Parts: sequence; structure tokens; C-alpha cells
Amino acid sequence: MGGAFLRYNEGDMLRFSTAGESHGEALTALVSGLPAGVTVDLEFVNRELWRRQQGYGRGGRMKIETDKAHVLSGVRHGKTIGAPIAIELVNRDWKNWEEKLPVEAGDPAKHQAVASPRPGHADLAGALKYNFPDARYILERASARETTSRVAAGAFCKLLLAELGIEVLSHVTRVGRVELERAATWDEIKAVAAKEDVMLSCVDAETEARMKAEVEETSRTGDTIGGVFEVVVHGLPAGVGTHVNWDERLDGLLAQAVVSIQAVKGVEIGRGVLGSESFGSKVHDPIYYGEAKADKPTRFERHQNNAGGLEGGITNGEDVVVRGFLKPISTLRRPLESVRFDTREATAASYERSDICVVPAAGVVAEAMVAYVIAQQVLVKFGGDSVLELKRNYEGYLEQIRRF
Ligand code: EPS
Repeated sequence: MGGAFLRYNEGDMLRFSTAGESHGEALTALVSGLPAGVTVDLEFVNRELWRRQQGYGRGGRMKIETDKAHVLSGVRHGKTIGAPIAIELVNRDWKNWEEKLPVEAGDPAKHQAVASPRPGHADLAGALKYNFPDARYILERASARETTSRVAAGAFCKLLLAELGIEVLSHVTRVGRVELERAATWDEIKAVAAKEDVMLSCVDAETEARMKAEVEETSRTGDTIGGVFEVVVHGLPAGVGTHVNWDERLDGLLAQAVVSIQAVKGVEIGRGVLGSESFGSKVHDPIYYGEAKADKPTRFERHQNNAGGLEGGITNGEDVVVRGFLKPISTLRRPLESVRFDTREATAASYERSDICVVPAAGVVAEAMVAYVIAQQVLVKFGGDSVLELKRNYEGYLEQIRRF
């Protein structure tokens, strides 16, 4: 993201990176640039990790793992101290892979090769690029297991946003052919995220039952299925992001963050896709000057939100709405045609085990990515080395737009 933040010193930016392989000893996340004084609720972080593991259509691996954040640094006495936060997330499955994937040379006879690349996965492109004789090391890092680290890092970004009353949640609007055919309210999305039985994270019970049947039918035929999730940012004021440089526009930053998630092939801001088939008079959100509201700093308001809270790459004070379009998982129980790496003979693509549907989990990952981008841009605008300083800057700005 080097070019994206020309106005700022990158070393001061909120940022995170991840390391770890799907069947290695552990995953890690390193988050730096959070101000001091953010209240850290580890129960919240672990619940976010739990939410990512849920959803109807997950495979056997989720029965092995119970993801928990082991915070090694940057948090003391329940608050951030401004120092980098290192998080370790242990892979329970490692005990089954220790000999197959040792750090040292180990016994080559125990290596478990991925002999034929899976269409749709990074297997073939990655093996060609890195000059590996099979796809094992590509799969290990390309795997969506990496998103555990993203959710851990994103949970810390959510904790920062919570200090300012900003929330980020998601719900599922499509599984395969079954679509939610109405808008969801913020309260409905909150209720879905609070559920203990996540199922398919749809706000409408009848639609969710049909989504479940769609997953069941997919499972019966040894196939996989994709869908659409929607992430909503609630409580963000107008004025975050900027129109002045292409690589600082918030819509572009959000799109990059969401499309980087494994299996996401498309991103929509607000009702962008619908807008492309309609007239301007039907799409753009008329502006009204309304009543003062406790949860809104300005009286400029809209009665609809097709723009998804973003105009010109800047928030306009409405909820930010980002949708991600997920392809079906590329590991199929009934594998597609492929070719053996060693003999070049036609064969079925490799199969070990897989999920059938991961749309609710991908939504949780996208919440983390969106929370990261929003937290980063909030800090760019309001700054501060401590939460106290950030809040003072933030309140001052809210007052400014209230008086506009
Ligand atoms: C994945 C394959 C499966 C998924 C995995 C992503 O893992 P395994 O090969 O161990 O069965 O379960 O997702 C996770 C492990 C996770 O935590 O989400 C892949 O190939 O991308």
C-alpha cells in the first residue's frame, strides 16, 4: 500500500501483517500504530474468532480448531500501550502435520505432496511462480486459514472504533441461487451477529431456511457454493476518506481490502451493481435537511442509501455498505479435471477435505478488513497517540460539522 498514503509517514500508520501456514504450528498477526489506551476485551477478540469459525457448510477442520488469541505484546493491564501488538493463534491440527511439514528437512518420505492442482485455487499459478514440484507450500499459505490472523487484527481495529461509537458488522444476502430480497436494518444485522447459532447469518428466517436447503443440496452432489455478504459500518461521520488523490479514496481502499479475501471475486459499494442498470434519477440519494438526531452530527440526511455511504471516496454520514461476491470453494469432493505435476497425466484434482459454503465466515473476515481500513483512515484524519487525544480531536470535528 506504499503509494496509497503519500501524505503520511507510513511508519506512523495503523497497519497489520500476518504470518503462518494452514497446517503449521501457529498463525500470527502483528498490529502496529494503534494509539495507547484502547480498552482490550479479550473475550470480544475471541468471540470474533469464534464467529469466523461458524456457519452452516463448514468442513471437518473447524471441529479440530478452537481459535483463541494469545497476545504476546502491546497490551498491559487491559489497555494498549502504543507498542506493536503480536498475536499468536495456535493450529491444533499441527500435531497431525509435525512430521509432514517440519521446519527442518525431516524425512522426505513423510512429505504429503499435493500432486494435481485444483482449478480455482492458487495451486498451479503458485507452483509455477515459486518453482515448487507440487502445490503443498502454495496451498499452505494461500489457504483461508490465514484469515484467522486477519480477524484477530481486525478485532483490535474494532476495539479502537468502539472507543468512538463506530461499529462494523456483516450479514449474508445470498447463498448460491437464494437471495435476501429486502434491505436489512442495522438492528437486524446486530441481532444476527449476536446469535449463538450462526447458521447462515441471514436476517430473514424463511430465506435462511432456503439458503440452508441450498447448502444441503450442494453437499449431496459433492459440490461447493458461493454467495454474497454485506458489511455495514454504523456510526461513522461524514468526511472520512478523500477525493483529492485516486489512491486515497476510501471506496478504492475498501475494495482492495475486501477483494483480497480468499475466494472473493467482486466488490460492490452500496447498490453499485443495480445502479449500473438504472437511471441516475432512480439511483442517487436525494439530500434533505432534517431534525437534529442524537446519533448524527449533521442535519443533512438521506432517506435511502444507494451510495453505500460513500460519495467521491468520502463518507457522507450514512452507513458505509460494502458487499463481497464469493466464488464457490475451489476444493471439490467431486474434483474437476486436472493434470499430475510429476507425470503430466490427466487426473482428478487433489482432495483432502474441504468446506462446502463459507459465506458467513467470509463476511466476518470482511468486517475485519473493513474495520482495519476505517480505523486507519479515522486515525489519518483525527490522529493522536492516546485514545484521550484521539477522542478530543474527534469530538472537536463532530462539533464542527454539527455547527456547519
Ligand atoms: C482451506 C481448506 C480447509 C479449510 C480452510 C481453508 O482446511 P483443511 O485443508 O485443513 O481442511 O478448513 O479453512 C480453515 C482452516 C479456516 O480456519 O478457515 C483452503 O484450502 O483454503
